[in-house]
Amino acid sequence: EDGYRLWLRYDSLPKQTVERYRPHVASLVVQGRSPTLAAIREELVAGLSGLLGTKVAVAADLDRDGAIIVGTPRSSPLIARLRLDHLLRALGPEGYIIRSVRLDGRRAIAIASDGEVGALYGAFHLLRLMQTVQPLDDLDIVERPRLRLRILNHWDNLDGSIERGYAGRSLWNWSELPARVDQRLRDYARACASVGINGSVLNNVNADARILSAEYLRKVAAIADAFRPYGVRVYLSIRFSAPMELGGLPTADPLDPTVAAWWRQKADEIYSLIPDFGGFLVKADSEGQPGPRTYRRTHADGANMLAAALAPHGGVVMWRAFVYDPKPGYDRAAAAYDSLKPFDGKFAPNVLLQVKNGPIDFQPREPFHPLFGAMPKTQLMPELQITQEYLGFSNHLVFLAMMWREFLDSDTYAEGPGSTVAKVIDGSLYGQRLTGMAGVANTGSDRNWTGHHFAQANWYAFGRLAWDPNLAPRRIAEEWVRMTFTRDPATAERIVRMMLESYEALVDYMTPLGLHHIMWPGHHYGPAPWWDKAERPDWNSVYYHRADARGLGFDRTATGSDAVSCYNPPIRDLFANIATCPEKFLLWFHHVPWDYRLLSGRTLWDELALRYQRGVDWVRAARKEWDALADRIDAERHAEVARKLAIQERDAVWWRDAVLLYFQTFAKRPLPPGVERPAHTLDFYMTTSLKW
Ligand code: BDP
Repeated sequence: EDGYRLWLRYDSLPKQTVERYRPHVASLVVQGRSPTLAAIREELVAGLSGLLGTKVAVAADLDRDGAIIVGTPRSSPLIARLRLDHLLRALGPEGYIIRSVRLDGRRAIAIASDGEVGALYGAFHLLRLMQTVQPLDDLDIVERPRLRLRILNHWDNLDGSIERGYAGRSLWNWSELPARVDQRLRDYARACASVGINGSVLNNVNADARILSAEYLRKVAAIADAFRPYGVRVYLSIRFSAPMELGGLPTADPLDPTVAAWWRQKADEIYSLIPDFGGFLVKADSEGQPGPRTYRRTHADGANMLAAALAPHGGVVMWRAFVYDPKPGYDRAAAAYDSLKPFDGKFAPNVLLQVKNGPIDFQPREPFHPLFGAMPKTQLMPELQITQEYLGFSNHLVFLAMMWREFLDSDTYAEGPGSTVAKVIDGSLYGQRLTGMAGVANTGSDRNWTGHHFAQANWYAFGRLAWDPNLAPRRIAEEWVRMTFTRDPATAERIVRMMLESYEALVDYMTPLGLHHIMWPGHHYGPAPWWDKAERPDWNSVYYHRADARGLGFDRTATGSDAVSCYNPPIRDLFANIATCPEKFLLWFHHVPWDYRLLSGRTLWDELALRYQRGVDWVRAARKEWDALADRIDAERHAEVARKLAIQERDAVWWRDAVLLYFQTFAKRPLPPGVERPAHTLDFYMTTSLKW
């Protein structure tokens, strides 16, 4: 039980359930031959046989009651006879139907799609129904993805290290590729497909130009070959100056014809090796990365030039909006809005603007990025961070679906009330053709893929939400827990509850009430609210919390940076008014006096201290709860999670003590009753970095 199998475990179901299922699963009929059809057959044979505890019969045709028939109207004459073509076409090549049918008087379950990958998704759906012990009678399931591009972003470097990776080394073993392709790559693609992820950007956004060299492209092609049966397309992060570094050109000016020609030729070369290559992800003019600005060109100039090279092949450009150039008096929270909003409607049709969920940087909690309410003529693609850079690495148990739900449900008011982020991105508000969602992956070479067993749930949740941004976190957690840890409903419910509470608890012990970016510089593990040594002001913690004798928080209203004006009314006015600003964003938008009374009736100082304590209390309770589940979970995974929870408690205590001691030097007030006294002096925390 090392966690390698993720949520695709297929251990045999209880006898009673097997008895109920057996009449529905007497044989498997996957007609036709192709790598994807073979993958479907393989997955269903393993899954059904495992779950039922006996080998399922593979048949060439319908020869008995209780067949599972899978395919497309083209691959399977049986599926064709169901006359679902019209409906299937409407669902697209990734949509599918799972239906209880009768053919020639025989009962069967049909999994039908217009595309083979859609049929594969349907196969995984059927397995999920069984893994989570759902009935198989009278099935009539119709599914299609709400977003077209559902993509993992790997921040993997060519030397095998992973930027912000906490689960070992890169899964791509560049030195042995293309000669040897690890079985693990196939298992990665299986896992992705099982939740509908259909793209993978293989390399770090801080890109090495060499990824586009002939040598590396052959390696990339081998990975693409391994992923293809599972419908996972390969994308690459490119370095904007690659025409100079690889091509020897004197410039990378996007409007220089030789530069554009270099990219066109490079695209042709890529597609000759990888006909279904997805496209480019670009971090330009950001944190030292090269970009169009060097040549006084715009983001649109840069993105559109690359888009023109990819367009003949059907590829896309995902242009990142993570740009923030310091100017005197500027507020980082408004920087991307200021630089990109003017280009609304100026991007080519095969460009998506990839925007982080919040305006700063993957903090435990941020309000939604204002660009989501400000670019109606641009295809906006959110970028979520699955890897826990600012959320305790792979040591802390935190179920991120809660954060993502909050983000997707945020109302931008772009077209009046109800203009939620989910509707902006899925095309229902503006009808854009290209939609998508990106997640910075948390996978690595660790045997359990993600370092923490519970971090697997975040990979799972990302895929499920990219498939349907309206799914409830509870439902996602229930599925995942039943597929990974236990099918016992009472035990599952206790674990689900822990997961659902974990996000708010983490915010409590790290950055409650709208605090942000007070992590230790560089590695971002543990607290350092005192940090003020970076040369750029916005790389310092003190820039973000602005503690002084009067109070705490960043005034982003008209009396301060006025970044709040990037939001549409009435949400702008709601945030801007200290009396109506949701308390979870209070210190994000306001500089608040220490004695200001919150909804609880307590002063800011007291409430802050009690939130930190509440976070610690939760982790302690979670540890007890987990210990109490010892006899209900396999010993190996139970012990590993328990060890991580002990670290989480140590860290939560450390966060509370370090942050409160530091802010106390401004607030000059005692800790309220109920808040434990710190074990060390402030000096200790300021000179000791928390270790992971
Ligand atoms: C920051 C990370 C940095 C990334 C950057 C980005 O600290 O490693 O390169 O985001 O998203 O959060 O480009």
